[in-house]
Amino acid sequence: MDLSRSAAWSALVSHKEEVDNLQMRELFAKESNRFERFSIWCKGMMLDYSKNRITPRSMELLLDLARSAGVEEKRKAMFEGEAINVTENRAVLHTALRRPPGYELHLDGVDVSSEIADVLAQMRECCERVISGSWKGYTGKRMTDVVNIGIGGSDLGPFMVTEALRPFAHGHLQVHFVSNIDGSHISETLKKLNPETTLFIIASKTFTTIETLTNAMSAREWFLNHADDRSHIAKHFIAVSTNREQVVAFGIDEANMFRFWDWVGGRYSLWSSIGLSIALFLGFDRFQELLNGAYAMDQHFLDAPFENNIPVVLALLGIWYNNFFDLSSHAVIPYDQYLHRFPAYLQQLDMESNGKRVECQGKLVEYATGPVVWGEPGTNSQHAFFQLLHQGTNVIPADFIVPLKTQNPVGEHHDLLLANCFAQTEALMKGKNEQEVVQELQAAGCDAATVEMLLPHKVFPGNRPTNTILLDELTPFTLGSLIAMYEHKVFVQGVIWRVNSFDQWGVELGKQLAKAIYSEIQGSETVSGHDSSTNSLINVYRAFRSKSFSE
Ligand code: G6Q
Repeated sequence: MDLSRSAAWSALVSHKEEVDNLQMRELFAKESNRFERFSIWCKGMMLDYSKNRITPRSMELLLDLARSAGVEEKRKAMFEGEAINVTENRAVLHTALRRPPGYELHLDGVDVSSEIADVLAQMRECCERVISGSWKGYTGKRMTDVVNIGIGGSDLGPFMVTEALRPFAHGHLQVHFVSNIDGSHISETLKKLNPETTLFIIASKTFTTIETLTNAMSAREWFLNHADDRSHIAKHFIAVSTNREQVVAFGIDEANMFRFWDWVGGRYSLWSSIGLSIALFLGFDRFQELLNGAYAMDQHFLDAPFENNIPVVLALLGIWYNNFFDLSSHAVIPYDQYLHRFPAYLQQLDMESNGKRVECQGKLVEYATGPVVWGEPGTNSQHAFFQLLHQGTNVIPADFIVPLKTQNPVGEHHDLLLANCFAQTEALMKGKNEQEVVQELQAAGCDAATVEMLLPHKVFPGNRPTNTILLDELTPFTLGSLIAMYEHKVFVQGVIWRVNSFDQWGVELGKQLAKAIYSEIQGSETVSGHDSSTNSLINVYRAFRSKSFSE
């Protein structure tokens, strides 16, 4: 039966009518225990979801939806390695990467736990050699810089984590990330580097991704222009991949290859050897703490009853707004400058996983799936797009993420940061009604005409939902938990929407067309096989290109 015709769904449609006129500020005034009722504590973090348009009945009905959608069964299937990625016939086992070793899990004859332990040991050894300086470059110098060349899942996670955990870095190595095929990215990065002391990690699950291979070839050329001997590549290039053949063909020593497995999806791969740049930057023990934090969240997700299960509750609230209030955008606002790449990371995790329009079985869905996810750190974003959050015609539910303890206790900064974070969620919830605005303007001495003129501009509708996620402190452990929390939120939503959250066919068409257009750009014929817009764009560029070549 179609999801939107199920009993659990219909009950929520009717219930939405009942809560439609409820104002959160009134609910808070009536319910002295609203925060206690709608908050969940978990190791190192707390979710306050009391500023949502919900009553206890809303949560009951949403939890019914999760139960009837088979979330428990699918969760079990994922953790046990069933091929739940049906379109690629693959297991989804990123959770195995952070599980303490020694468990029983065999997949296609492979002992998953011991394979993971072997790769982690290889990563640890590499980190120790590079960080201690016993890994030497071609002129005998220690490495000072690591460049991770990868894109999408092979870039966003490691880049976000290294930025987030900068205070925990040991300081002997700098890391750089090159992802864009725009030559400016690699050029600007290499300008700062010395080939004698630079270690490149070519991070690509498939080792066929055009951006990564093009950047890797430019890096190799830059390196060989200085080192002048291909045998030196072994001291300066590492590969992280599942594709041994291509790694070797590129010229990377097999001993410098770190493997992972097809059951680790790109956007879920920072826990695997794709996290090598993280481990090098922080030291392996810190990387292990990141894994431990994720494991703690996995345990919470597995063990906590649904009503106290942070990923489940977040997933249901997302569905509540997306499907029953038609709010198709979701903002994520970290109040921590170190988390400045977190929204970009989350965008991929959420939108690539649940931006789907067909169910696992191929039927078109009859309801909205993944929302648009976006954000920027607070307080900067307050001075940018918060106007729309407060008074725009689009209502945008938002997650506010904030650590209690700062890594940089300077002056009053942290108190001010937290005051702003809390004030924003209060303002979004309470708003400011006409009566309050009139009183305020009159108190400021405005005459009646000014009050009348300004009144509509100064009213805040309020009743705008937010979640606040408090971290004790942003550490490798709590960051691991935070990331895993969102992974499981996205998983639960995907199960309820019946989509395959683990494939990404939607990125293929553009790649195919780019390949064809690339040949046309380089060919000698005027291009005429596309629509008139695409033909003209290609031909304008071809004309510019041949003119600049002949100059
Ligand atoms: C993520 C996607 C995608 C992938 C990149 C890079 O889930 O699969 O973002 O990570 O396209 O792919 P490679 O690691 O194979 O180069």
